[in-house]
Formats: sequence, C-alpha cells, structure tokens
Amino acid sequence: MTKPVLRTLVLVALAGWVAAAPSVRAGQPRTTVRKFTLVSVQFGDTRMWLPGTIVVHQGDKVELTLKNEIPGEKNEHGFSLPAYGITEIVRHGDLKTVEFVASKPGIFNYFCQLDSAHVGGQLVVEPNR
Ligand SMILES: [Cu+2]
Repeated sequence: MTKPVLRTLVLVALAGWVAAAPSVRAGQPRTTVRKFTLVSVQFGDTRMWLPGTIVVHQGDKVELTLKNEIPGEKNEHGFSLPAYGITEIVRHGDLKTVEFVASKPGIFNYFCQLDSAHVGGQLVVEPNR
C-alpha cells in the first residue's frame, strides 16, 4: 500500500470515528430526542388529534410533526399545548414542526384552540427519579 493511499484510509477512518462520537461531553446526561407525528383527523362528527396520548421523560427533547387531515372547507385547525407555550395553526396539506424540552413533569393537555368541540389529547411527562 502506498503512503498517500494509507493516509487517505486513516483520514476516512478518523472522520467516521468523529462523526459517530456522541455529541455529549463526559459527565453530562445524554439528551433523548423523542419524535412523534400528530394528525388531526375526523371520525364521523368527531375531530381530534391522534395519538391522543404521548409519553416522554422529563428532560427529553420532543419533536412534534403536526398534520391536519381533516377534510372540509375550513382548512386550518389549531394545535395548542399551553403548558409549554405552544400555539400553532396547521393548514390542510402542510406540515408544522414544533420542538421543546419536556422540562416539567406532569400531564398536559393539547387541543385545537380554534374549535372547542375537538377532542384533545395529553402529553405525559414522566418525572426523573
Ligand atoms: Cu380545529
């Protein structure tokens, strides 16, 4: 094996090692990223966000992708999670992404803030021990 080829192989191996290294420093807790897709749907006359319950751990980074699949003339529905200061409008056919750190343990409601008749859901944040 020639020296330039060997050098290239070493550099590629090092780059892979660096890319695979965890992004946390020693002694710091690792952040878990929890991703969910929440879909606003209608069954019969009932409109709701599904899944109706999502469970994470305190300290998790939460990424929610919001989709509005409710048919009809009104093409905007809301997603509100007041405990984490989140209020969004989701248009039919668009995706909205929201991110937050689940810093507070507890059970928190999410719902459509535009239509009080919608069935809401709950974010469950399990406490750290
Ligand atoms: Cu709505």
